[in-house]
Amino acid sequence: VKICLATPPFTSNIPHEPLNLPMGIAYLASVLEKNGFEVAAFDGSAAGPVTKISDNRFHVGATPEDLARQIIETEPDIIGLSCPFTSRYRLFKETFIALKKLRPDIPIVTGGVHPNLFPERVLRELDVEAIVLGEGESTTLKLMQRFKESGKIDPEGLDGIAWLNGDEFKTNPKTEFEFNLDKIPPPARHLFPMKKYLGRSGGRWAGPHERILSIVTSRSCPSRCTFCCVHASMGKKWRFHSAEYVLNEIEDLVNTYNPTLVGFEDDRFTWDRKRLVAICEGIIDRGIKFKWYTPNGVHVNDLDEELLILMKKSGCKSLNLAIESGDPYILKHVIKKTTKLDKAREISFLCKKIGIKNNGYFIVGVPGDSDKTIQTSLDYCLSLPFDGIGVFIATPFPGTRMFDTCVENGYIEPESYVKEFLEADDPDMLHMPLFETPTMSRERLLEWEKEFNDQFMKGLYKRQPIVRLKAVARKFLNKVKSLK
Ligand code: B12
Repeated sequence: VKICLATPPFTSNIPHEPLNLPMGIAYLASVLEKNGFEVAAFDGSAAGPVTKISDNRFHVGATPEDLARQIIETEPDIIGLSCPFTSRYRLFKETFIALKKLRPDIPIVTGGVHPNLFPERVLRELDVEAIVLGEGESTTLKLMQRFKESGKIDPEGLDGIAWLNGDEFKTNPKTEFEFNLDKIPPPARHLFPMKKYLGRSGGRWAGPHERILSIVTSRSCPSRCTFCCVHASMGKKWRFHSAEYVLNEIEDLVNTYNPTLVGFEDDRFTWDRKRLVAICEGIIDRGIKFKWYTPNGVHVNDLDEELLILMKKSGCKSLNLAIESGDPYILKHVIKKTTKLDKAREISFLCKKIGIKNNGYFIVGVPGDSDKTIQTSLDYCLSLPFDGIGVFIATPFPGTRMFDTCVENGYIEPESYVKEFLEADDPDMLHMPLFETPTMSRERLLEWEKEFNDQFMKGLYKRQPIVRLKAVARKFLNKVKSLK
């Protein structure tokens, strides 16, 4: 049986948007290959060029039609199409439709963060055979083994799957997560165009010269922040690869592809101090030479001086500190994050002292935010020695407690909201206030997003004039690149 796995392309407001290995299908491919299946895989965003759609809009990767053609050319018996982000749903749908137009006879199953949040909607909208809910390795393997034996998609009785039986929506919720993550082999990187990832990395937190690859060493997070929807797909319990497994994967990654920078993309990389120490010491002992960073943000509560020194010694170049809000009330009672602002301050200054670049992540526009709370958050941000910041407009993803709060308070009318939400491509979703409250209008929030960034950059340019020079040079180079 031949299986073809794929992710759709995406849109961006910049022509040089970095590309990332789609971890979800890379893990699935690895497990399926290990169990004797023939697997082909496509990352839609790496399967074609970047094309300009309008002034500020670029299509990254193959068109849905071209991607569908590439998938069909591998002559699969079954297709697994992933939708890893809600903001990719439109292109996911178009790819799906293009596939069905070419070969209506080939069954398509799906999975990923988005279908997991909206299984019934996706099933009723598209002719999907089944949706694998949440962590997908074991269910997908069983589904494919059944398909191999019977030639049919037979979801009955499997854990974590949804399908339509005639017109009836059937779902078996996800209950069995893999607690021994070491049983899952590392992602099948060999099936993907790794050179493209190395050549198209850089991005917000790293220079354009960096050759970046990513790795995920654990799943889920013990915190319960109200904006996060990771528990819906990865369960509530933090699960991890052993330090030994992680070190072997890093060694292999570095020896095979020679990246200049490795990104740990875990939900909570630093949760287990003992494991983290073992990973850092292992990197040093084995003499693995590479730099690393944490694009996804780390929880400051997990860090201390001794650990930071060890992390630096093992190659840590920068840390993104996920602070979320500098207003203590919002942080504790709205976002419900246990971060102590004094601790975050201490960690930021320690990073500075030790020589680890540190960036701050902030969210603006959560329910309850007002001019006053966002100003408090900004003042806090400006008082820390950050090298960069990421300011995100609050996006209540369905499946989160923040979404429920917005519905309960009448800030969101679920039907129309979800409709607007499903139409939004990546660039819109990232800079689009999706609701307003009595204390914060959509217009004011956009002003705050700008103000937050402007004020920070003003301070940074004063503290680090070289950053200004680099920014001007980068802007110029990007302009030249986009003219080519
Ligand atoms: C790494 C990561 C990123 C990376 C992306 C790397 C990449 N490869 O594309 C970066 C840093 C770029 C990123 C950016 C963003 N991210 Co992000 N990211 C993650 C993170 C932490 C891990 C994803 C991952 O690799 N997981 C590991 C793999 C193994 O899991 P998986 O992808 O879910 O795949 C499994 C299953 O879903 C299933 N499956 C998946 N596909 C398929 C297909 C088939 C056929 C089947 C059967 C099964 C199946 O099986 C897989 C194996 O178990 C997740 C959180 C999470 N844990 O999901 C957030 C997450 C996906 N991101 C999220 C968000 C919101 C964003 C941003 C919008 C944040 C922002 N405001 O900037 C941006 C937007 C990105 C964009 N424009 O597309 C949300 C998505 C919510 C949503 N409904 O869309 C998540 C869930 C985090 C959250 N806290 O809520 N992100």
